[in-house]
Amino acid sequence: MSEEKETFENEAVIGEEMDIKVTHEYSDDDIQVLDGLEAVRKRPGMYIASTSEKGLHHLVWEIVDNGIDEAMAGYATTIKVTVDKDNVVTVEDDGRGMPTGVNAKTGKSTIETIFTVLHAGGKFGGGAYKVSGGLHGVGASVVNALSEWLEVRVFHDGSEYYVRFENGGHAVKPLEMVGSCDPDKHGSTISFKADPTIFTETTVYNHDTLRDRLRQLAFLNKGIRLVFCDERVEDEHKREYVYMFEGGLKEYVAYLNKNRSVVHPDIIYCEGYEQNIQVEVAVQYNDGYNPSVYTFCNNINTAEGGTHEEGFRLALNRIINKYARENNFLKDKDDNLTSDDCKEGITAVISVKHPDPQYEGQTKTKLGNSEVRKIVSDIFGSQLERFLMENPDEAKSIMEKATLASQARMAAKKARELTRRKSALEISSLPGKLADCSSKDASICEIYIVEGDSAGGSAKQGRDSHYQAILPLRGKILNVEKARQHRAFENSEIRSMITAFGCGVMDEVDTSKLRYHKIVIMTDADVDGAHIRTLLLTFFYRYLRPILDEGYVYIAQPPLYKVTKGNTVRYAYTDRQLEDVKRELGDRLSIQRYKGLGEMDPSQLWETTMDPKNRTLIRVNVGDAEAADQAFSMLMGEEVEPRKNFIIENANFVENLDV
Ligand code: 1YM
Repeated sequence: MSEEKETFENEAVIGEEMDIKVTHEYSDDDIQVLDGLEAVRKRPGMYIASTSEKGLHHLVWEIVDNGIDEAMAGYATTIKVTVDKDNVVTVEDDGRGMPTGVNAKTGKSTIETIFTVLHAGGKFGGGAYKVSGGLHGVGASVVNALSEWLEVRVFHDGSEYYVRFENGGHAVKPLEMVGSCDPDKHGSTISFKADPTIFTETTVYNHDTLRDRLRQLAFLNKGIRLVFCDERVEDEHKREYVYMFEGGLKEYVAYLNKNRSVVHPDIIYCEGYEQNIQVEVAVQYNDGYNPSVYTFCNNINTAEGGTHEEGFRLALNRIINKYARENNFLKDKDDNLTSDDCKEGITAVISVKHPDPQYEGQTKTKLGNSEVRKIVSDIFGSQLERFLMENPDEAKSIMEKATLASQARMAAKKARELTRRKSALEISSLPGKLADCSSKDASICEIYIVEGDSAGGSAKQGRDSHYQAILPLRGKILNVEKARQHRAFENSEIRSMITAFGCGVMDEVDTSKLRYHKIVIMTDADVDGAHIRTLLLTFFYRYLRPILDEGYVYIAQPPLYKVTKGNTVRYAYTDRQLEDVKRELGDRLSIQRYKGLGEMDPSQLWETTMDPKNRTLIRVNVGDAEAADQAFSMLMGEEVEPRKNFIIENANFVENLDV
């Protein structure tokens, strides 16, 4: 989870248009070939996700994917990514080395062709599951086009070959043999420098982004060694990471559950292969209430799920209900356990490798191939059934977990119906403490969730009641990470928020019904305030996820100091600003440190924190679901040790957090 200032990234999605653009690939006419790369440089947004930080990292993944393909084909064992002090990236593998011959169609070396003809790479290879050519697979030529320079070195049969591209992707000289090497050495090494005139926002790579994805790739491709070397890191112990997991997804699930207490010690793991489709699934329950199910196709995170996820869900339901009936965990009169019951507290990773994946959905991250549903369901179902049969103790823990979930679900349903009925019956049944705004135009309306009655009072008086609503919260809100659904729905603060927002909850969230397009968390700038903010964000994340995903949640920034000199009043929001203000106003100042929102009178609160003309709002942005999930379960969960470690490792982020 990260907090992002009000900036809006303009992301073009790789779409059909791109295919139209590249109809003249494979031309042996040099001018047309370079036309292709020029088109990429002119409109990079059509070829990579964006030219922001995200797009920058895409360059690396594009090249890494080619190395992974070579490793999955059984030729390479190691892929190493190095970032040097100038943010030059080098990716090397120990595979066969890219082909060094001449391409008949272009009359140039195969390597030059791959790097200068759009989409050439995909057409050459014959491997079964090319990760390249998937969602991100725009080809090595796009990386070349968007680099200030790019160099390729290939080693095989005792020779080293070299070519350098620059100036919009032109080869400086044709590929040449530049020397000899150890006859046992083989592989490809690609170095490039992202072009700062294209990546105008930044050409600096994010250490954590690179490391996390490389670790994930190691989990997803068992036995392949992925090395990350960040030469920008001073501390030599934190410079190089080596990831290799013989256990694949099994180790991934163990890693995801490391901060949770698990319900059964052994991870359920299965793999299978059918109709050229490879399936791997790993599952383990923890004592939490939320499911964490991550799905992948060809190493791409299919965030919107799809047929592999459906197949998994079908099998989980079918087998758990079957086992529960046959072993008397469910009586004849009992209803079947629902899919949600079976998934409570589950951590699962599903990975399929498919030779011809079809992606659907809003963000093209939903797997569409229908045959996958049955294949995953069959492979996972039969192996889950066997696991339960062979491990009666573990089976018992899982059955008890699911039946408890079912009971809690029924209780929750009652509580929820109460909340819903109320809001359906009386349109004005908005929570009593809500001071609503008069406008009904959600796009301009804002709701401030305010800690405490006194600050709530100031906010009510200070606001512009045309479009600003105030909902004061009394005391701390429930930690939903440690409570089942029905308790959450019984909690009055939580109910107030659900009714006030008006967009429904859980699977029923419909953001088109949201009554305010800015939901602003306004808490004190102290330890308690930070805690309340985290509790609120946890609640939003687990129960109202779309409002976070769609960017409706903000954090207000109250000032830390008021600086007065004569009639001049200045506010400082950080210690650094305070220093600036002090320097500007000179001596004989009176400095007041605000301990809470309650210390500000209504006009001050308006002026400093609520008036769109002066305020700073931070938009909350759930980056990577896996990282957010980890952070919440750690910050709000039961285990103390990982929380301590997290705080030590992330001292800046949590400096205000009293966990
Ligand atoms: C650091 C990135 O690109 N390695 C790499 C790429 C290729 C091969 C080996 C390779 C593939 C094949 C045959 C084949 C590529 N070759 C091509 C193409 N590492 C990296 N390692 N021989 C070598 O797929 O048949 C594209 S990628 F098109 F030339 F075959």
